[in-house]
Amino acid sequence: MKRQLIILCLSIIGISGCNRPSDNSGETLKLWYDNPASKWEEALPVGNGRLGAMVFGNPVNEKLQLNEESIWAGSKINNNNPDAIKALPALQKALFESRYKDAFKIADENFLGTPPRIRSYQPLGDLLIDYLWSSKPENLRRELNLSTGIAASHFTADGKKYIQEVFVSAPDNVIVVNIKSVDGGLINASFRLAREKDATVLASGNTLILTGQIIDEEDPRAGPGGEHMKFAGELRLSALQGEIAADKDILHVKNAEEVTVRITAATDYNINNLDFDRFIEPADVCKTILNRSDNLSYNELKKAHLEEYQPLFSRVNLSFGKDSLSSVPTDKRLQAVKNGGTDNGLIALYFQYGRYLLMSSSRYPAVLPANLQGIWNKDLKAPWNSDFHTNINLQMNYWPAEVCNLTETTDQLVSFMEKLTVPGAATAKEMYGTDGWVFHHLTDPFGRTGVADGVWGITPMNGPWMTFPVYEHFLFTRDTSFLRESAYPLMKGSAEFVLGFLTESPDGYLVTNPSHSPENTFIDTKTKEKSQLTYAATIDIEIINALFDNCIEAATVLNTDKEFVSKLEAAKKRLPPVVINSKGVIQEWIKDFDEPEPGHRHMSHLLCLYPLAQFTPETPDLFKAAEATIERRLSSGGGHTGWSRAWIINFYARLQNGEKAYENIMGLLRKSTLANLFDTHPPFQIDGNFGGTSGIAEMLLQSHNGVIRLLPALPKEWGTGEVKGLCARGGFVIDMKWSDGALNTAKIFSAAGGEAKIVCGESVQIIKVEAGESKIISY
Ligand code: FUC
Repeated sequence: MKRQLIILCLSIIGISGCNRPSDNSGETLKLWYDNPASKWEEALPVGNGRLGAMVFGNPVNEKLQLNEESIWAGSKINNNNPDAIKALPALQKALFESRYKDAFKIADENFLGTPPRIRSYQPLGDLLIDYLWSSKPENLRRELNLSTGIAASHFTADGKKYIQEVFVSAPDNVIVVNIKSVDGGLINASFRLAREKDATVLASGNTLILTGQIIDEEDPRAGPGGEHMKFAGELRLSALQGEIAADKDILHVKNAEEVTVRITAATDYNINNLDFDRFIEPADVCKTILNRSDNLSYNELKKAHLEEYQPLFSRVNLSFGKDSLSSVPTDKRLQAVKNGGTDNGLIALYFQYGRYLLMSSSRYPAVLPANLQGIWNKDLKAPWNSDFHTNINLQMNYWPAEVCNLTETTDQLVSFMEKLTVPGAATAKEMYGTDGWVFHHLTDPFGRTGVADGVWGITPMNGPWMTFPVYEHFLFTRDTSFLRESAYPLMKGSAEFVLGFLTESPDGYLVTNPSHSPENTFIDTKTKEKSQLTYAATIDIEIINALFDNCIEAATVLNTDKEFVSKLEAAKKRLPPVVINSKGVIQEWIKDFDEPEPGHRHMSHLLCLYPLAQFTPETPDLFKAAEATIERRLSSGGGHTGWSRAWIINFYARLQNGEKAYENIMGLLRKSTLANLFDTHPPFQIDGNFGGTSGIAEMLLQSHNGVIRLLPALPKEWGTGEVKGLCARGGFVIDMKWSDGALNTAKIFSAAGGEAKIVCGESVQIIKVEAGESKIISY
């Protein structure tokens, strides 16, 4: 690094927190297409966290596939297997004695959830708009503008120019559709709400009301069928001039100059007791919501939406020089990349899209976190039920939340976790006889915390793992009241569970037993058979070390619980070490087993590389072995699911290997990205979008272990660029400009005031920034 100069920036920035706004306008923030979506995977998502829509942009038969976050089949069930606690000693003994077949049998017969399966997140239905034109519309451009959160279709019909705009307003809690002509054309169209099953629709006046109740079939593996959740959706239509006529379940509009539709939806789901108590009348909730915006014009609705949306979205800017391809339709850009091309502008767009998707699937007024598909799902039985998977997926959803300056999106996650501690405490007591709370590898909005799916679902360390995003929220914001009231109680409850669950192994360590390295299998050395359960899988040890460290650090900040801290410190000393095995890679299990699938998609034993930060250049052997572990996985066909590829980007960023990180971004775009830039597992699963976004951020900025690293993994393909508004732990916000692969300037803003150690290449400097001020470092 050349000359360094620190300039104190005297201007006090009058905006608090991690949130300085920046300029984000322009074509570079648009996904756009010159055809209507021919399938769901080409439609464009909009959402306010609670309500979502996939907009097809068809100027003749328009379709918006609609979602409301809480429409789920199923009901509240305590699925803790009562036999587990009795069978636990026998299971532990079998695993300590390497009798894996016996262990499987005991686990299978006694530990699986009662019932083991959950039911699916479901769509609300579709809004179908049939436009009547006398000739086929032309010149379609449909787009999603990330800087406004508006999906628009521009087209010409019968010689006039039309614009259809769709957005989901958080302040007014409605999906809004507006159609108008810019040069005097009229609108003739019919509007319908439809759902595949379990609902009826009635048109009256200017409204469509959809009411229903999920009737699911009996399935002993998933609990009782029958009448499940009630739901409702209401659409209110207003037209400028022209006529509106209701006919059974259709609204007809004739010769209108402009049409605005507002839709909302609700269920009888009650987050406050995670119960199925049916005290809420969904149709009444819809009415109350819609009444509030009845007198607002389209422009007023749009203004309120933009005032809420834009300050959040525009906090971060990213560019890698001029985006010369923004005039090319997004699907064609993606195809060119799939054909071997490069496109830094598309990478910047993908990054911002990840931020957009997180805001749109996890923000107030939502009460639930982003699920496997965020909030967008068309199926009554979605892939993996579109559930909350907690053995990598839900965690990954929130990886970009803090670094990408969307800290508020974690509210839904934290409050859901707080709710889960109640059934989770019953699971800890009933299954394992411990204090604290626990859940396993998936859950639903009714808070199932017993074991799901099969023996591989016996993963009690998934609860502790889920405390990490909660603690990260504190690390980034330094909000001590959040730490005191939310994060620490959650973490402490989790640590109490772990302390109670740990047991002594034959070689004198404190270990988890049973234990499982998520979804992977090993080969039993003696019998050569495949096995899933063991004791003390490496991921468990990594999770426990991190959880205990976090609790100790938090208790110190809060000046509390000295005795508890001593217990954690004592237990930590007795955990087995994380070791490098005979192949020179991080050992995944307590023993050096062979793997039937060396390219397995999960890389759980590398948690200490990312998102944790215990394998670092300061631990060179483990750091090198971590790299070898990834290489082994990749050379055996790994990284084949979207989220798995996305995780690898984050790993290489932490390994400070920009070229490899970039190579895997290209892999993500080439192999795991759909035309609408949704990640595909396959099929669509949103975690890869979020992991890809956090990976790009991690290449530009890292802030773990007390050091802020600028451009730690910049690939040569990103020689010139600029980023504004990324957040670093400690309450810092960072802007950077670089050219010819070298940093020119970095502006470091501090919300709360504090000292930071800033590292860029060989340059190390300690700076002090007053609260609300910035410092500029020139390189
Ligand atoms: C985990 C992964 C699968 C899938 C599922 C939803 O179990 O192993 O690949 O992503 O979650």
